[in-house]
Amino acid sequence: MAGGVGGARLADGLARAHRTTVGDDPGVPPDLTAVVNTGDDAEIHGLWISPDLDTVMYTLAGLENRTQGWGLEGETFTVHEAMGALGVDTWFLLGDRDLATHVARTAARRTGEPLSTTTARLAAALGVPARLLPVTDDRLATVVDTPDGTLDFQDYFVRRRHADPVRGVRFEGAEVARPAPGVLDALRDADVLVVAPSNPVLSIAPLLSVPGVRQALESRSAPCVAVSPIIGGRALKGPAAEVLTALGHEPSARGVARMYAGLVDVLVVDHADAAQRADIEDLGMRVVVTDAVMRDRPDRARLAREVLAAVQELRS
Ligand code: FO1
Repeated sequence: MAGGVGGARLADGLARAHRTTVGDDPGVPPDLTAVVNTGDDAEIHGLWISPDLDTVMYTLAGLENRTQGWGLEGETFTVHEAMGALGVDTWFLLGDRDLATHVARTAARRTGEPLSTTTARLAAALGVPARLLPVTDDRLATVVDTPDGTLDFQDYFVRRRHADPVRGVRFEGAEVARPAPGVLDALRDADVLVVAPSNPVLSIAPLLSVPGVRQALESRSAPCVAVSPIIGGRALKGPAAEVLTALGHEPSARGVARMYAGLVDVLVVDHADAAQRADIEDLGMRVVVTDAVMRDRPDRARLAREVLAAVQELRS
């Protein structure tokens, strides 16, 4: 279960960990399904953008911009610059090759194709060695309540640089959204469930808000391991710590554990948070203390192997 950058990196680590086990034979793809947040989706310049799906897709395809995490490595911005010259408000940075994804997705949507079908097609075309599932094909829109009013997610996050105080976060459409085909089966049939180090409020909560998803986790038969996105009281990326605090959660690994109580069997935390082990264990979870930062590609596979080792330990 994944949001954007953290989810993409751990998913890639799981695919890489599998590759080092079975070898690089493309005939043996990892049996990996990423269920991805779509609450961040936005319509920009008339195009349907699915930032988290694209971040996971590009990362699993080995194409991601490694510095910023989203977008493509070696991207050019000719269209973006030309639109700026036309006086278009270009607050959302769209690269030339990235635009191809958005044009293709938008065109498919116009024909009535569900997002899950389009995603499978695009991911296959890019050689993604995993199944990518949007959590829902229906509308799911994360909105942020601020003193200046309710903001669409990308407006809050990118245009206003997540600087507004957050009073609430809501997932519009969630009550009537249906899980995309395959999502509940994937959660039910998995050998291991992994909650990626994504923002618990902005990335994982929208997944859980889709009817049936939280229940599938609560009634899981497979072990579920989550990786804390909060390290030493801070998020590696984005406003997770600030948003947790604003919504009354503790911005710590322990705070994340409280949010995941009942859903998760093991929480992987960083060495910086080792002192919280006993508190987290009191919530009914095992704790694995490790280096939870994914700095480069080998690091992703290392963390993924530790996640899988935690499951082995739980089983034995
Ligand atoms: N994030 C930014 O901070 N600034 C951008 O201009 C931006 C453009 C963008 C374009 C395509 C895409 O797939 C993602 C993009 N992101 C950008 C990331 C996006 O806002 C993500 O939703 C957040 O990083 C949260 O996961």
